[in-house]
Formats: sequence, C-alpha cells, structure tokens
Amino acid sequence: MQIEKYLIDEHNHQLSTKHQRNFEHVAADINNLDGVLTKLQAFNVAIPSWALGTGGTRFGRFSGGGEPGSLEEKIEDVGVIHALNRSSNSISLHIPWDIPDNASSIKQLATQLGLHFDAVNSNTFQDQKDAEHSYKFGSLHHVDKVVRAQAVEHNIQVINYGKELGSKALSVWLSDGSNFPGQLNFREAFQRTHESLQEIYNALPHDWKIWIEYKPYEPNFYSTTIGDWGQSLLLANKLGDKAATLVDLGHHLPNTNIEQIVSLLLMEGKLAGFHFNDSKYGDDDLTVGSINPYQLFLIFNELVEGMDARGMAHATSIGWMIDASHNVKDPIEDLLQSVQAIKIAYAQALLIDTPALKTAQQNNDVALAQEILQQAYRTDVRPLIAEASLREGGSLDPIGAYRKLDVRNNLIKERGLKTVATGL
Ligand code: AOS
Ligand code: ZN
Ligand code: ZN
Repeated sequence: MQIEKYLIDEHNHQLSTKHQRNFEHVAADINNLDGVLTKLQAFNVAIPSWALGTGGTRFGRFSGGGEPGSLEEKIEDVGVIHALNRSSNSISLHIPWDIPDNASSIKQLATQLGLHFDAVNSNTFQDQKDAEHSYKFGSLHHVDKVVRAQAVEHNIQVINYGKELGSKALSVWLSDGSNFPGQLNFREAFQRTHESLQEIYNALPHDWKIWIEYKPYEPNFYSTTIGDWGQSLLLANKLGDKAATLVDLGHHLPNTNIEQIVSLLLMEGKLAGFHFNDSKYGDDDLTVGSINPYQLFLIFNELVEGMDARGMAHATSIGWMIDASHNVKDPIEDLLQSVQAIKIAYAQALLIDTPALKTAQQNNDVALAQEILQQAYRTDVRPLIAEASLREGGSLDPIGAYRKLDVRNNLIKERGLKTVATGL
C-alpha cells in the first residue's frame, strides 16, 4: 500500500482556496514567517512500530482490520503516515516484537518510502519463548548474575540489529522494581542496574547514544528501580556522555511539572528525547494533546527557549518520538493526530515573543509574562502546519485525505479484516 502523490495533490487542490485565506490571515502577524515555516518543514516525529496495531488493556483487546502483520507492513504504514504529513520520516523498532533479520531488504523498503530507523528498543520486561532465565523479578537489576547477563546480552543484540539498520540510539525501559516493601534492597538494585547498563554502554558504537527511560510505577506497584528523572539522570551521569534521560510524558505522578524537568535536563545536556503521549490518570498512552495541550505547549516553550540558548538544532538534536497505544481508534488516524498536536505545540512555541518575555521576567511583570505565553498559545497555527506540509509535498489535511482516499479499507482488502499486529 502506497499513496500516490497526485491523489494528495488533487485533495489539496480542493482545499486550496480556504487554506490560502486562513494562511494569509495568520501569516500577516508573524515577523519571521519564513524562519517558522522552515523549522516546521524540518521537524519530524518518529513512529513506534508497536503503535501501528490496535492496542489493548489487561481487560482485552479489540483488533481493527488491515493491521500490519509483519515488519514490512509496519514500515508501509509509516510510509502512509509520512506521505500524508511529511513529518514522520522514521520508525522505532522494538526487539523482539520486530525481528529485522533481513536488514538490507528492510532498509531498502524504508528508503524507498523516505524513512530511516530511529532508536531501537530492547525488551526485558517479558519472557521470550525459549529464554533460559525469567524476568519475573527483574532484568538488569536482578539479584542473580546469570539473569542480568542474559538481559545485557539481549541489549547488545538489539544494538547489533540497530547497527545494520542505521539506528543511532538504544532506548532502554526497564520494568524492574518491587511490589512489596522489603522485597528489594534499593541501593543494591540500583548499583546492579548501573553495573549492567555500564556493560551495555561499553558495547555502544562511538556515534551511538543510550536513552534511559524512567517510570514511577507499573507493572510494579511499590518501587521502580529507575523511577524518576533523578534516578535516570544519576545513571546517565555515571555512565558518561553517550547516556541521557528519556522523558515519556505519561511517566509522572499527577500534576508533576514536566516542563521544569525538561528545562533542567536540557540545561545539563542530558535530555535524550521524548516519548510523547497524553494522560489523565497515569501512563494512559492517549493521543498527544488530547487531554492537556497547554502542558504540551509549555514543554515546547522550554524546548525552544533552551535549545536556542544552547545553539541546538531543534529538529535533530534530540529524539522526538510518540509512545501511545490505541484501543478504539484507527491507529494511523491516531498517529496522524498525535504528530499534528506536537507540531501545533511546536509552532505555538516558535511564536512566543522571547525578548518581550525576558523583559517581563526581568521586571517581575507576572501578568505580562502570562499574556505573552498565552498570546502564542491561543494563536490558531493550523494553517502554518498545513502550509509547511504542502511545501514538503504533503497534505493540507492528512486525516481528511486518509479518509477520502479510503486507505483503511484498502488495507483491509490487502491484509484482511482479522489481523493482529505484533506488539502490545
Ligand atoms: C513503558 O511504559 C514505556 O513507555 C516504554 O517506552 C515501552 O517500551 C513501550 O511503551 C513499549 O512497551
Ligand atoms: Zn515510553
Ligand atoms: Zn509508558
């Protein structure tokens, strides 16, 4: 399944008068319009391979039709997303849910679709069939050296897969933790985790990074061994320059000031990147921007300000990725919505009058500082996103085009109605 460019152009044509009117309206008030558009055009968000099938909960799973049954089909789905929004030019694999044994043909397919491979993810939170040792009581922190060795070995294997595909980072999320007080010696568990990560770190190619994700709870409900950004940063600092902290928006206790965490990690050169999603209660993995778009905007405010202060290229200095899972939506539509929400927050942050904000802060003019932020946040930047997409050869309205072109039904015809994607 591939979307022909002329079909996108035809759909754009039907929308063009309205788009032009909206675009001119918002563009009139923007000083550095070309700068903003160039940044939006360069911006891409990686798609996780596990989000392309319908997700489930522990209570069940309701599969949709036409889901990708192989890595090739997952790559094709990302190709569809990228053809529509021109902002999803990479895929992040999860081993062994994906097994890229035929690296050169996989790579060739991706290249044809204008895609490359983002961070590779290891998986030591499930027992794989034929595994000698169980991760029931953890992996890199396990009390038994042979279990730790198996988990280290798996991570090195993931690096090797990634090398063949041209990935440049290993993303590690551990479910290691404890369910009851007394189960674990915190200090020793942390030290063992550090030791195991050091072995993995030593196996990284010179131009690779290791991204360390944290999470406060789930699947363990008393302690998680890498439970917050402090613990992740501590490990990243001990490991060295190639290690940094990955922020998954859903991995915070309610009401945590995530933007402040982001600001300080960036200041320390230790922000690896993001797993974007949204949540109301916990690690809900909901569509980005569906619950709290203002928080997302405030995060992007810190990102733009902090990256500019450090002279970092927005699009390429850190990892931009979605980590979501969808029970009731078409996964492709949901991912299109998530990327769109991220670009909206980014565009709004680009519109903030930074010098004016600095002056207001200097003068302790609290009301004005808030006005400046909200002026940007309340701007309807959607015509800017549409224009950036158009200039890159994408759609003015990705979801509209996806529906108009009846992509899902074509996928169902091609793959069948009863499909189950590998992964979550
Ligand atoms: C788990 O909660 C984390 O968000 C990880 O990033 C995980 O690897 C991913 O969700 C796939 O399970
Ligand atoms: Zn995550
Ligand atoms: Zn998560």
